[in-house]
Amino acid sequence: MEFLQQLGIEAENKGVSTGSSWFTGTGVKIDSYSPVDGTLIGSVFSAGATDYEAMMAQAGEAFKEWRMWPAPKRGEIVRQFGEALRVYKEPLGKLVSYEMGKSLQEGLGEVQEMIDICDFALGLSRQLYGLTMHSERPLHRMYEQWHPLGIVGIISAFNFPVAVWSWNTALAWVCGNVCVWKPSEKTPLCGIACQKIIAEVFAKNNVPEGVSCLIQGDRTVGELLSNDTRIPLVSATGSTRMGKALAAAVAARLGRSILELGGNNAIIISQHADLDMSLIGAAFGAVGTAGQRCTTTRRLIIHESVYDVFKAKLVNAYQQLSIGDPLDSKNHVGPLIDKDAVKMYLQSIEDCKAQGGHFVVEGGVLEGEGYQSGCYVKPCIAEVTNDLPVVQHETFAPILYLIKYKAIEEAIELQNGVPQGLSSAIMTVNMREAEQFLSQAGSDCGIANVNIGTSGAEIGGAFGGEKETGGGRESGSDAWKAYMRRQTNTINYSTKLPLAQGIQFNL
Ligand code: UN1
Repeated sequence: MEFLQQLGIEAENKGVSTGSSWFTGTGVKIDSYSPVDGTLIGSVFSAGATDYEAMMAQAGEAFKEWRMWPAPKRGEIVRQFGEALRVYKEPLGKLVSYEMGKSLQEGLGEVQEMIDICDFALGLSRQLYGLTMHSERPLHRMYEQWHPLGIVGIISAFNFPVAVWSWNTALAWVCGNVCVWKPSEKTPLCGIACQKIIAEVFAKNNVPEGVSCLIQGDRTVGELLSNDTRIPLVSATGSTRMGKALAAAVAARLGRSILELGGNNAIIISQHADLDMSLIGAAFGAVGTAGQRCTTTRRLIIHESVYDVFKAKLVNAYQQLSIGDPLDSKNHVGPLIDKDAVKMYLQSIEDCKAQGGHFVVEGGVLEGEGYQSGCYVKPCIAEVTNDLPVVQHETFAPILYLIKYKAIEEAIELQNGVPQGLSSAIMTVNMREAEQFLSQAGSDCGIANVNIGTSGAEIGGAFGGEKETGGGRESGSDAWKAYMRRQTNTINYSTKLPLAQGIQFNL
């Protein structure tokens, strides 16, 4: 496979890196099997405690130098990273698709998100603005400035094995931080490929060794990061269960965390919806990435007057889906990440039936030619009520739930009636109900869309969600502020020392 060579992926890979230097990793070996065809793509050696210490020492040294680089100079490095990603887009997109199982188009789309965030971060490097304030005292000046935090820990998930790292790292770098990245143990080779690309850019520009660190491993490495007082910020993407444990560990040392956890995203399809548009939004949202995005559409809340006709359209569309090798562009749906994910999918189907759900498109595992990895499943659709335990829970698989409503207020209540709060959408051309959905009495999610599905957010907005989704924001808008510390400065250029609030203190 040519793309593996182009990216410098070997059969056995060192799993810990500070940039140009790679250490073998004294921990266990992680094998990466492709869910596409079950092939062992390669292995990486995960980190042990001594590798971790060596890497952290280097990161700490790098920070002392990197924080003194002018932000626009750091932006220039990130610009060059974006250029390198343009060169490597094809092989990196293929690796994402082959190691993770998403369609090639989506793999390339992920690399495009990386390129976009580099462009965004470059502009940002000249716009890390603070405010100036008017002091209440004469001949005094007040302003605020934003300083880097130090070492930022990044824990990413398998479903966006490269893009989510870049959202964090591109911003963190221009802000003057150094980064330590632990990719998912299900997609370790994507981590190796990205680290090699960035190491090339850094070497050309004499960026201090340690500004980009990679550390492979499972949750034990994640725990090292979350308990380490040298890491003021940990940004983590993954399950709500993981996030709760991580948040508790980071909070116990009063560190900060950015959490991007589970979603349970719904589209409201109103009687005023354009049903053809809704069909594309709903189907892509539910089956794209085989239902493994945190923004995947898991619930459709459909007005009773269009329920039957929309259901029929959807069932018909599901019958047209072709499931198979995601690198083949004729297929819509690739495999789940591994057999554990298949087990969870099957369990949820069983639970749904036991709890009273009624399947209008049946699920199941595909077998035979092309499906040998055992990870290909059929996207399915069930009619449910919102209160079923299985509907309240995020299953990372293409299972779509249909729920009927009568009034828009009820639809909004159903949409909000889950523990998660990431993405939401309404399909309608009725301006009144669209605005109601977007108002403070509307969707309680971090993302609320009109006439767009729940997945496929652009990098320019702040990305993240409320409630069990964790409250973090990444990527665009002013999300950069989470990667910096704010300092308020007051300067007295008078010959007196007046105290604030008019307090007199005479000696
Ligand atoms: C995720 O699933 O973890 O909005 C992130 C989207 C993508 C990001 C998803 N831009 O679907």
